[in-house]
Amino acid sequence: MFRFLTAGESHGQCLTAIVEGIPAGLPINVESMNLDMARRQKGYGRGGRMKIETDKVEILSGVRFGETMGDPITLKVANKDWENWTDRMSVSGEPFGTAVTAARPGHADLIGTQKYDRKDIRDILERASARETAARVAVGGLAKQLLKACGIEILSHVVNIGSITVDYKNIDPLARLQAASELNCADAAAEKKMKEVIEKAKAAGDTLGGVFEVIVTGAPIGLGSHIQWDRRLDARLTGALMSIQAIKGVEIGAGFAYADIPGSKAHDEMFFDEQKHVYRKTNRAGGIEGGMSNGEDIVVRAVMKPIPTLMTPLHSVDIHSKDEVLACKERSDVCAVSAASVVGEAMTAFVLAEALLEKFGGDTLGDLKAAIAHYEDRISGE
Ligand code: EPS
Repeated sequence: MFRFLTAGESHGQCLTAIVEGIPAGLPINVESMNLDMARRQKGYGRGGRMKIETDKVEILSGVRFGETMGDPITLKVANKDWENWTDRMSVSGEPFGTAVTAARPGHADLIGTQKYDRKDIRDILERASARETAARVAVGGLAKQLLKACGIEILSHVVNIGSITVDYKNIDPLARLQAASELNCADAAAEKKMKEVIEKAKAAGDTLGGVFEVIVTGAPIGLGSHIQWDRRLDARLTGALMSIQAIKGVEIGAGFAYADIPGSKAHDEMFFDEQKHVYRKTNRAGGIEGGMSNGEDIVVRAVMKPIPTLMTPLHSVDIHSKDEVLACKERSDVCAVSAASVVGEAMTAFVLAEALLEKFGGDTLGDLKAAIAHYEDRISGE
């Protein structure tokens, strides 16, 4: 019902996405999509590539006079760096340039060349690169506009980089929506220390990972379903976040902390009030019970491993000679957790929009909003 595909290599001409299933009649604001594109490029610890690119979304189909028509929407993000790679990334002609043969541990390099029978690691690394996430953020920009029209908003913030963790007691990520931060972090004191550890890692030729949190507000009760494994909203959200390059773990609400608390302290007790109806005073479930949204904020956290391209490379093997060598050094980022947090918003937006359309249908935005209003009337009348 709602789906997308991306195409494009990191140093090819452009990234493209085709998005199908956005209802007709949704006004599209390209500027707000481009704000997210710029947010994804920011972040202390990004490498030289981000100085070359100024990512902008171009809409090639599916939108007319600023409004969707129900057609597939084609999005394009140009790679400015392409002009430096026309020979090495040419669509036709003879192979040009030196092949990359020293596989990076932790990257798709080795397995990709084995699986696809390629002799140059570049044939793999170009598509495995997190550059692809620029296309996902463009898609997320469309999903966010659909969600916003239905009262649902999504934000993210970085909660850990290289063992520096925010003090949850001192932050209000919702208020942070307005505050600009280079690392998309709601705790200014922690952010200062995060920058210091990024500097240290850079000086040592090393890289750092971390954790970001995505929060969804305004999601109606009952997105997803308990009735089948692949309809559970938590399974779909965690899968979508896990699909982001370098993500190695995802948790919802209290997540792994549940291991340390008894049932009496684990669950969110229910209360009733004429205005709020059934409500909870805590949100350890992270807004999802039984695979369905429960009306509270949806809270998902993901951990990104340190980027595998190191300026002090790790021990590895040449894919042809099998000689023990040092891994190849591609220009790269020292830390990209804040960029990943913006990608996390995009993937969350996609899953929420998909679940919303699945529950409420609608070929037009008007039909969709009417179906939501009808359902909410029923729920609040109970
Ligand atoms: C990446 C390597 C770097 C990153 C890139 C992801 O690119 P380059 O090899 O051109 O220096 O900057 O990320 C992006 C280009 C981006 O837009 O996020 C990698 O190997 O995954």
